[in-house]
Amino acid sequence: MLKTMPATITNLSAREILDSRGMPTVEVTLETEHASYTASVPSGASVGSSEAHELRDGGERFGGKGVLKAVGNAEGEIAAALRGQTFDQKSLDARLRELDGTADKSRLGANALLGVSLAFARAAAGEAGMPLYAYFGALAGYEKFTLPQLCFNVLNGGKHADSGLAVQEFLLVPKAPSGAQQIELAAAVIAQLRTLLVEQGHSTSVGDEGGFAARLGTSEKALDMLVEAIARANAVGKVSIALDAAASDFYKDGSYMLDGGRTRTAPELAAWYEGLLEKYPLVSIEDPFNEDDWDSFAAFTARVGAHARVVGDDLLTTNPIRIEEAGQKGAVNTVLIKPNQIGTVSEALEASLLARSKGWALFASHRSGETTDTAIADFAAGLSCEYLKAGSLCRGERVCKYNRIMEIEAELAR
Ligand code: 2PG
Ligand code: MG
Repeated sequence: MLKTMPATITNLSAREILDSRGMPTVEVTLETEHASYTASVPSGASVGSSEAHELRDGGERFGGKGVLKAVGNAEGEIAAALRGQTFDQKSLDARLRELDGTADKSRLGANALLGVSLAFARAAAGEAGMPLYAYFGALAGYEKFTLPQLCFNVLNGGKHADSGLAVQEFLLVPKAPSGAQQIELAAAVIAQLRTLLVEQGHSTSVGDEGGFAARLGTSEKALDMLVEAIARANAVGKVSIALDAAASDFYKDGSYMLDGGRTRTAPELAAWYEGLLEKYPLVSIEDPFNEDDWDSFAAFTARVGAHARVVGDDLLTTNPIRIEEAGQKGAVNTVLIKPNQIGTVSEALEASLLARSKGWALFASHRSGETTDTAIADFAAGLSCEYLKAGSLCRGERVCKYNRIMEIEAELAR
């Protein structure tokens, strides 16, 4: 039997804060009679069109990106409906969805809803005297925790940098027995990569996720740089590479516009990825095709899925309905989990468990616009997600997630 882990909400307040791009986002504080608990909500740049609706104010402020309406909804209508009442996570999230009343959470805003849902998770964990990861685990019926393989986005492209690289993320996947050792290995490769960039006269400035944003010209050049940095760090065989193509962002009218001025059809793009999988120590490719191209995903997974991760992000948007469809079509073998794509903790859990029931791996993810909230690290640990990506070892909003993983790791070892 799952524990119910209830909490009584005595008060709820919200405010507009800035994310790591200096754009407004929602922070919520939820009070019980014992303590107060705060959570904040991240925001994407390469957004899947099936994601839950992030409510923005429009108008002049922050180029229309203000979130005062979402904040007002949290403090007003939502607070009025919840104050003085006792919930558990499931009943709270059901109440939030009922209050919103839309399929895409566009009336009150998925950003308002997730802020409340996450703050409640912290409160219920606190009331139960549990760390947040153990609370997420308990919601899923898990008592044992395996920490995720960490993936570090060290070269930024796509919508996350003006590096000109079509592929959005080039990630290091260092193999080591502990998260702390994975971080150490990644740090060694990142240091070599920086030296290499300097030697070749490239910029070492960074993109939205803390990875270098150098103008390397082509994705192959970026991969060559990583291979060289791995070799210089004496880490050949220990550090693999993953990509997030985020291909919807370089797809136009039936063609994919790769870097280097190259244009590809979907089958040509698939052949290009297969060539990369053969040539480089690549183990995972996220969103290799446009977000609605189920057939290309399925054909690609059939060809490479036995030895590589094919990850659905914009394709699936942490949405149980799309995960079900992907299962029927054999479109992926791994799901990216971003709670703000779906808007409540319970639905992110449901999406995770559904994907797991299909034998897929779970890949927990930050967003490109982040805050210093570290709940995603707890989620990854609590659900024993196979992977977690939280950017490079650079920028406070990225490293705080890795620091939290090391903290959980130390706690579990005690
Ligand atoms: C992604 C994410 C996170 P964004 O595409 O996987 O790395 O980017 O938050 O911009 O959608
Ligand atoms: Mg992605």
